[in-house]
Amino acid sequence: MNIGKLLKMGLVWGVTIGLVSCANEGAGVVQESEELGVETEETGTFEGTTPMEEEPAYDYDADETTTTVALGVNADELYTDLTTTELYEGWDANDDNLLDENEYYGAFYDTWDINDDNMLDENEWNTALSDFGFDDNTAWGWSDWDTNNDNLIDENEFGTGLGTAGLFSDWDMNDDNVLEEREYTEGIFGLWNDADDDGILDENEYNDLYVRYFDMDVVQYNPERG
Ligand SMILES: [Ca+2]
Ligand SMILES: [Ca+2]
Ligand SMILES: [Ca+2]
Ligand SMILES: [Ca+2]
Repeated sequence: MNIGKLLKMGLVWGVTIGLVSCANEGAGVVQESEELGVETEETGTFEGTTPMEEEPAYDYDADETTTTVALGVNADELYTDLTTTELYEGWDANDDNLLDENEYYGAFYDTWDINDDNMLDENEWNTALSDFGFDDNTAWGWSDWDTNNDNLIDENEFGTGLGTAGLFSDWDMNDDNVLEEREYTEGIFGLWNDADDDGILDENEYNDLYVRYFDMDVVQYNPERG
């Protein structure tokens, strides 16, 4: 055996030892971090558990539910439709783009006055109580609100009754004592939605209510709603 061959063997041996010690070193690091309970990226990836935890298996059943159930419209739709009209601007008597409590009474009265004769008759009243979910509410008694007993509820009588009912503060979500158009919309829509038999206003139910209380012309702007 010559020197050259011995040196060569020594080099191979040395490299082999080096690799083994490197491997041991690496394994030692992993083991150490596991013992310390430190979840390193290296061990997480190695174990193959972290990606599983972050991305749970796709739930096909849940996806199917959300796409097959007929979802109703939401308050955005009413807001969008209402903003295409001049109704809110008309209710906002002092043009500050907000409804104070008196403007709100007028707005709600105008909303319920289906035939726009500036009077609430008992038929309009009963229709609205049903649509807005007050028909079983003893605080909404026709004869209690019609304080002068002329079988009509005028705007003053309505304002007095509405003040007692306390809706304004419920609708004023940000408690600044005025209603933005959005708050008025949410208030109306929330009552419609709660009053609906199944709690979901579909397009047809929504259209019926919209046409009854607001403007038929606006619905015709949206051909997909017929
Ligand atoms: Ca105003
Ligand atoms: Ca009327
Ligand atoms: Ca009256
Ligand atoms: Ca407000």
